[in-house]
Amino acid sequence: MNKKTRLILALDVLSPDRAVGLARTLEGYVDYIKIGYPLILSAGLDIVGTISEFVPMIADLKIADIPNINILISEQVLAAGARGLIAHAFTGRDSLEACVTSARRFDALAFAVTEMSHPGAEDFMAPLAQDLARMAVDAGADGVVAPATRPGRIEVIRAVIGDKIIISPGVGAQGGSAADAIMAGADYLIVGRSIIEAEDPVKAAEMILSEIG
Ligand code: BMP
Repeated sequence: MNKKTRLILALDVLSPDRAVGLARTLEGYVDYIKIGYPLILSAGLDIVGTISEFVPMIADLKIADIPNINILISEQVLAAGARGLIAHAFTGRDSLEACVTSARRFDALAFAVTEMSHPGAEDFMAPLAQDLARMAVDAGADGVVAPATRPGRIEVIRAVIGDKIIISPGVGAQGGSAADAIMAGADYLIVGRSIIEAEDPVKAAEMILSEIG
């Protein structure tokens, strides 16, 4: 990954025109754009290629099925132009390895979700996150998703995964601090609403960049 801004834009909008407009506007301010079910379901899979013309795209489908289905899902988005994908780790090593193998076939990145950023993740995910992170490394994942809402947990996960990549959501709208997440060991921040819903998305991105610069 090519760390220039350390920002991954979560393009959680439904309108393809708005998505393209934001991608065009924010092209120079983010290293990757992450899109997921909301935009793909509303705009169709072709939006992956369209957005990729501006910024490399990570497909956040939080893939969580048996290995065969994980491969079928992964290869659809990778063939459409995604340069990375996000899969859940909790389904186990064989399922995650299926996504990693698909990513390798397309020379793309594979990330595993270990502990999510919302409060409910403390119910079941947090107590298992270190084991999930260890398994993700063993399965060959390039990195993991860890919560900017709990920077202490980023430190814990960092200690488990060594120099693998941490991408971290939860900044701004979910209450996390950009500077704290980076200080705790995040390589990239995933930011959606704080930028895309701002009156001036460029200014909002610049503000976050100045916090971590
Ligand atoms: P926002 O900055 O608007 O809260 O958006 C966060 C983005 O990160 C969303 O796309 C969400 O799906 C994603 N995300 C998250 O918030 N927490 C996680 O644990 C994992 C995620 O992928």
